[in-house]
Amino acid sequence: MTLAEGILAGDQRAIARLITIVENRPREAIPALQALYPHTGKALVVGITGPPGSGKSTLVGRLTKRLRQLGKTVGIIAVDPTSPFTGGAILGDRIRMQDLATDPGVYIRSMGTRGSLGGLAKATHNVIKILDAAGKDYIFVETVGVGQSEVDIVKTADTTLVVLVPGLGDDIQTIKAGILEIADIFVVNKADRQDAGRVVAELEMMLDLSSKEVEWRPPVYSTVATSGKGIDAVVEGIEQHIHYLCQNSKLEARRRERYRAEIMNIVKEGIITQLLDFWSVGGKLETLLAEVAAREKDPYAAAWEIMQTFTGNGKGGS
Ligand SMILES: Nc1nc2c(ncn2[C@@H]2O[C@H](COP(=O)(O)OP(=O)(O)OP(=O)(O)O)[C@@H](O)[C@H]2O)c(=O)[nH]1
Ligand SMILES: [Mg+2]
Repeated sequence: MTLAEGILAGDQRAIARLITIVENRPREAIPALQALYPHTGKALVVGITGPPGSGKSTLVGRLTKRLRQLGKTVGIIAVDPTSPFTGGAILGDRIRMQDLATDPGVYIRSMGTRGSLGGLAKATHNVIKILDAAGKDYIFVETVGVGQSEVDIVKTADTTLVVLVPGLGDDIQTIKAGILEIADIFVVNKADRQDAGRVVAELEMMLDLSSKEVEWRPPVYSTVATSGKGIDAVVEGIEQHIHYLCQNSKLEARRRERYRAEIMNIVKEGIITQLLDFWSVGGKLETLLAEVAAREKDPYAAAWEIMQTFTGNGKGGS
């Protein structure tokens, strides 16, 4: 059985092996990813983001348990861009999700940075495809924080949950506009704490004031992830959002944007690799760098010279 066949059969070890290849030697993973591609597109991808410690992992654990009760299979990807190794925080997640880890209907994987954040985003997209091909109905992608890299990862989700908690030390207003823009659903977790109601009210007010014409107004749920309070409603909210997307052929449109970004990234990477491979031969690149260092050429002229190798028109690029 090939690796791809193992994954299609849902074999956990085959899944783990290909993910490891995706993370460490991405080029080697391409044939298997190509073989899997026709079998993808069925999973619903749910991104979960929010401040550190807001209860995202606990929430994902609860949502997963609920979905398992409903007979759904689940993949979980915990992305930790700050952690170069599979370190403490992720271990914590693992322990918290322990009872899920023994469920054959659930696959959990943590991913840390091995190189650039862009690389992490790409690896995450490929892991989503692997779990999708393996037949998972829902795939949760947990990312920490509100930075651009998290947004990039979460942007590829069908539905995005933004988790907030009371007592962040600042008002909701100070939360980056970007995160409000990407939220399909808000979850105010730790509703057992003081001021949770105020966070919900502030969010609702912000959504009311939002001048944006919206067909989908993000619902705001409050939860206590540790006890499971409010979880069923969030699962229903996710289903409603997916239903909304399907009704308006928005799911297809969102995914199309994902394909566009993915193809463009592959093209960019391929072009750069090929150009640099070509220019590295015989020290051509070093010579060019020396000319730039000596102020005989400027960086633009040097870059155009490199680009001319392929296009014959160095100034065509952006
Ligand atoms: N009081 C209370 N504590 C909670 C709740 N949900 C989670 N916690 C606790 O908050 C802490 C952080 O929970 P996690 O699920 O690890 O949070 P996270 O957002 O995944 O954390 P990072 O991945 O490290 O950013 C843990 O000690 C949880 O037990 C809640 O609803 N109420
Ligand atoms: Mg977590």
